[in-house]
Amino acid sequence: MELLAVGAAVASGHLVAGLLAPASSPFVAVGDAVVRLSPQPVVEFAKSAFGTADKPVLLAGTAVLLVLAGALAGLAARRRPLPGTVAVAVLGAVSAAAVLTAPALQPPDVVAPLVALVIGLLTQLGLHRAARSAAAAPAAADPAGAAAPDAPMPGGGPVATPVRRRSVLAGASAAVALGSLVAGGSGVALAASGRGIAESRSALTRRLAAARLTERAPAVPESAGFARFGTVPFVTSNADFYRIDVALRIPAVRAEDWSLRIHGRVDRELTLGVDDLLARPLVERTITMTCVSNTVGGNLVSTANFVGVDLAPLLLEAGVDPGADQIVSTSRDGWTAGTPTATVLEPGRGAMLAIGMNGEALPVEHGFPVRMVVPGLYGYVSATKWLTEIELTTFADRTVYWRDRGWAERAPIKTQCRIDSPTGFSQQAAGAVRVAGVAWAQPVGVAQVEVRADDGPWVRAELGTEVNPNTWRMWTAELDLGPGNHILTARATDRRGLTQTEERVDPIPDGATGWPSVIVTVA
Ligand SMILES: Nc1nc2c(c(=O)[nH]1)N[C@H]1C(S)=C(S)[C@@H](COP(=O)(O)O)O[C@H]1N2
Ligand SMILES: [Mo]
Repeated sequence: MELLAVGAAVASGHLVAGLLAPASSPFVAVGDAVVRLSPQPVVEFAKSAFGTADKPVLLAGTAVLLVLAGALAGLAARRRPLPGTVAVAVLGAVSAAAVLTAPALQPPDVVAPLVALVIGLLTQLGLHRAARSAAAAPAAADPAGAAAPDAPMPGGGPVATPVRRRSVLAGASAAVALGSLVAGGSGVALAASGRGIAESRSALTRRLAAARLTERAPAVPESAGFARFGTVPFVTSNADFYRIDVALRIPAVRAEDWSLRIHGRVDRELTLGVDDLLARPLVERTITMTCVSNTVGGNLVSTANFVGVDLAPLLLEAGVDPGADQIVSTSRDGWTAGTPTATVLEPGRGAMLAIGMNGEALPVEHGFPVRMVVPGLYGYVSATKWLTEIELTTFADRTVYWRDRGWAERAPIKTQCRIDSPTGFSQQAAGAVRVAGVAWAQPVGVAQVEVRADDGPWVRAELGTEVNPNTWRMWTAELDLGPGNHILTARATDRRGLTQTEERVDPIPDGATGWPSVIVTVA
């Protein structure tokens, strides 16, 4: 019964959240709170062990915990309903606390946890009451009792009453279970339908297609890539673009409802909607984004054509206090990033508020409707998705999400490369072996890539045509390999003349270093 009550509570909370405020689902909030309260190493472990699957894994874990709690409460309440009532109330209070302590709380968010709590308690008490009345005449449920028609029934009711009471209990339980499934399912469906997000997104895609761009990204020439030798496509499709964020539930913001507040140490606050952005000069830029958590040889790096507005002139319009060395950008879900003001204002840096990605409005998982993109900085210090707020402040006055969790205050992208082909542990025929990969050194660009086999001499790779210094650069080379196992190693040099270091360090606190290598067997 307690299990059913917990189920009913979770499901009703999820339904109300789906209707009113998707971020307020008690179920998702408990999962979020687990993420927020987990020690940093646990979060890191989950990210590396489950990758993009970390969210389903966490939600499944939360579900298992709730089922266990409900079952335990059921055991405790076998004789009396009170322990069960207390357990359901405590669970309800805990999940309400999870919702109410979440960053970026909005007034409608309080409804779902309250409804969940009330439904949970009513279900638990109602089922116990049904159980008590069913148990009032246990003997009558016995077919032998029913076979003695002369025996007067306790309470003097018709013979069928206790049986009917039992079936009332079974029926009530089944109804609660079914109702929970329907409510929970509708909640999931409502959240997935995004309450008009899909329509809002296609409308914005159409407006972007019709808009005149003041700056177009030059077409990527054939000579920029070496797909024929096994490198990834130069421009990553939206579906293949890496995704990293701590949002269990993607914030649902319609373009029509979106606004950005620029405030803090500015001369005049600005509030802008999507229409205001579309009325400004629109620029298109090909930019390679990189995650600080990318390990050497990893694929948390992707390239897209972003369309949006220049961020620097917007800040200048607001009037930036010269002392405000940090721009804190906030997402609809409360996540924050801190970007050096000087980097955003740097002439030619190309920091932007992006609305479009590869010919469409931003995909919801990449920040629809508006995100920040700053070439040359790792995503966690610059690339806020579902952007709602920009505060001009100082690094001394305000810390942000990942800095609070041990990552560096400033994080320019480190020059790095990756070997895409041959793949590790593959078999190659002896002789000339084609090696190919990518390298990146935003914002200065890649000047040279070298490869070698084992401790042999470095061989200069042929570079693909540079699209712009803020994008990765493809490379390829041929190595002459004899039979046996070989370690192939690559290293990149950027336009500052700096060659990436061989020293291996972990991603935390400000990005991994080390040369990528693969082992191949030549026969
Ligand atoms: N709201 C929000 N924005 C965010 C994050 C996040 O967790 N929440 N993660 C950042 C990190 S660490 C990276 S690397 C980039 C990844 O952007 P992508 O998922 O579009 O590739 O988004 C950044 N923006
Ligand atoms: Mo990241």
